[in-house]
This record gives sequence, C-alpha cells and structure tokens, in this order.
Amino acid sequence: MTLPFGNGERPLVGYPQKRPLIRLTSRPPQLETPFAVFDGGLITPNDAFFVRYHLSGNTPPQDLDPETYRLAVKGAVRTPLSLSLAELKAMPAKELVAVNQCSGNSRGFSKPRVAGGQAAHGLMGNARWHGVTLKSVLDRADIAAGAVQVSFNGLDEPAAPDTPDFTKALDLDHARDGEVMLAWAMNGSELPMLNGFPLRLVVPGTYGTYWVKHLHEITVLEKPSDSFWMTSAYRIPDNDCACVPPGAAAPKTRPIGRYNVRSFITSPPEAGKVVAGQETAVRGIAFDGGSGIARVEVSADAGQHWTEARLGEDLGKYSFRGFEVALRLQAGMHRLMSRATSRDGSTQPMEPRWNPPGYMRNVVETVTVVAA
Ligand SMILES: Nc1nc2c(c(=O)[nH]1)N[C@H]1C(S)=C(S)[C@@H](COP(=O)(O)O)O[C@H]1N2
Ligand SMILES: [Mo]
Repeated sequence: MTLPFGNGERPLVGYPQKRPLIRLTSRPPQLETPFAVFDGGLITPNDAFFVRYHLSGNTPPQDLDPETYRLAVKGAVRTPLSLSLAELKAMPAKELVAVNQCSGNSRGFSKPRVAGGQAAHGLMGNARWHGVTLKSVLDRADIAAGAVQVSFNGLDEPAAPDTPDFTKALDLDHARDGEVMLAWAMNGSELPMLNGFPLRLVVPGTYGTYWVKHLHEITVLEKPSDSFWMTSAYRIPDNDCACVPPGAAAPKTRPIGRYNVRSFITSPPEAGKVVAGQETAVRGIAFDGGSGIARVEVSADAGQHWTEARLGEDLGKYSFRGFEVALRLQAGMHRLMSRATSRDGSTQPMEPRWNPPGYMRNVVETVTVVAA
C-alpha cells in the first residue's frame, strides 16, 4: 500500500500471529497497523496491533521457555526477587484499557522531513491489558531508602557489541503510582510474541518507548538511569509545546513523557465518496495522556465552523474514545477535520508543531472527501 507522503510505498506482510501489516523494516521487525483497522472498533485486535523494536539480536527472543522464564527484581531493594510466570499470575490481577502509541507515530508527515521510521498514523493501538501492578511487585521487593528510579530491560539484545542495550527507566513515584502494570495478556489472550510475550510493561498515558517488552529485569536505581535510550534518544524540546521552529535544533531537551491529545476521523476514509445532500455519519477516535476526552468537534469546511460530536462508550481515561456526528454535505469536495479537547483543557493545534525527532504530532488532521 502507499502511505500519503513521499516514498510511502510499503509491502503488506504477514508475520506469526499477525494479519498482513505495513512493513517498515524487516530487521528488526517494525510493522504498522493499516489505518482502516481503527474504524473497526475501539479495541485494536492483537493480530493487527503494531510492532516496534530497536535491536535485531534475539528479536523476538528465540529461546524463550515460559516454564523457566523468570522476572528478576534487583538493585536498591531489601528483598531481591526472581518470579516465575505462575508466581506473578498468583498475585491479585488487574485490567485496564490503554492506548500504546509510539513517540514516532505519524512521523512521516513531518515537514521538513526528519530521520527515523516514516510512519503514518498506525503506530498506535488500544488494548485491554491484564496483569499485576508494578507497585505490588516493587512492594514485595521492598524498595530501599535512597531509590530514585526503576529501570526495565527486555530479552532482546543488540546485534553489534557497541550498540547500547534497550533499557528504559521511570521515576520512582511514577513506577509506584498503582497504574503502571506488568501485563501478560491483552484483549483476553496471552501477549503475541511480537508484542512482548511473556510479560511487558504497560505505562498508561505514556509513550510506547517505556512499555518494555519481554521484560525480564527490573532494577531499582539510586541514581537516574544513564541508558542511551534515556539520555540521548527519546527526548523532546524542554518547553511547553515540545517544539522548535521547523529545521532548528532543540537547545535543551527532556525525556518524552505523556501523550498529548489527538483525534482521528476513521470514516469516511481519506478520498472517500459520500452522497451529497444526505446525512453522512462522520466518526472517529480520540485519546490523550490520561485526563480523558471532554469534547470532540468536527468541521466540514477546513476549520471555519465546528459541530460538537457525540462521544461514544467510555472504556476509561486511557482508552480510545469514539465520537460520531451526522453531517449533510453539499456536492463538491470537503475537508473534514476533528478537534478533541481533553478534560485538562488542552486541545489540538491547527498548525503542526515540529521537533527534530518528529515526536508528538497532534495537529488537527484533515480527511478530504467528495460528495456527489
Ligand atoms: N524489549 C523491547 N521493548 C520495547 C521496545 C524494544 O525495542 N524492545 N520498543 C519500545 C517502543 S519504542 C514502543 S513504541 C513499544 C511498541 O510496542 P509494540 O511493539 O507492542 O506495539 O515497545 C517498546 N518496548
Ligand atoms: Mo516507539
């Protein structure tokens, strides 16, 4: 298929446990969800869920035996742990619907273009995660005084010795907030291998880079992590908009954190044809970093007039929220837009913001349709 920007031709490729997805790279596997999937319901099916990896050694882990798998909890703890899957599953379980979105979702639309995976809007998905809270596991390990962060490592490895291993860290308060989870199932089934079997971190409302897959080591740190993936990669301009003038470098950066508010019209599709003079159902999805969606407005005239959409079922503040509105479109071409406002009052800008890594796009998106 062809994504709507330069060099957008991509193969649709089937992988184990996956329906054909848009292949961005083969080594490591990086697969994007075709956008039409998001019109099929609020939950993204496991076989359509996107796949993102950085390292191509042992990716995904080839030698993984769920019987001998252990999760180590170590570092600044009074009781180091080595937990089997059975021991984890014996702890009180929890379920949460949450969006997993890659920092580079929609990066391919950056102007000027930036380096990195040229993705359209398919590096996101919404699932019902099942597991235990990270807090309950950290409490069991009994964190020692002086701890500041918690670091996470997965079983995938660099292919070359000088490539830094992929580890990510959360501040201690975030790690212990009772919402961050260790999940072994999504949407009622065990995690697909490519989405982190047998255990992954789920960090609701926070970019996917922290959602470490094939998690096997949790290390409580007394100093902030010095991982390349915290100190050099996945950083945004340290200002309110996380943006700089197009083409400029960021003078000061900070680690990427929570999602900004976004919305997408999923139907009619781009270049869709609708019947002139009759009611057309315009529907889509919205989400933010966890305050929840307060309102979505839709425009059929490129943003001059807005109509409030009806919000759909509420699956929780970290989930996709559906919206729908009926519009009567006269014959001709129309630029449909949706603009979400979150409960914390933030909304989507009309002009795209830019930063060097192409992160956090949340401009009001446009779908062009023809009524005839
Ligand atoms: N072990 C491991 N976990 C990882 C990564 C990785 O490269 N290795 N990539 C992260 C990034 S950047 C994203 S966006 C999410 C994507 O999750 P998914 O592949 O299940 O969609 O996984 C995260 N967890
Ligand atoms: Mo990512």
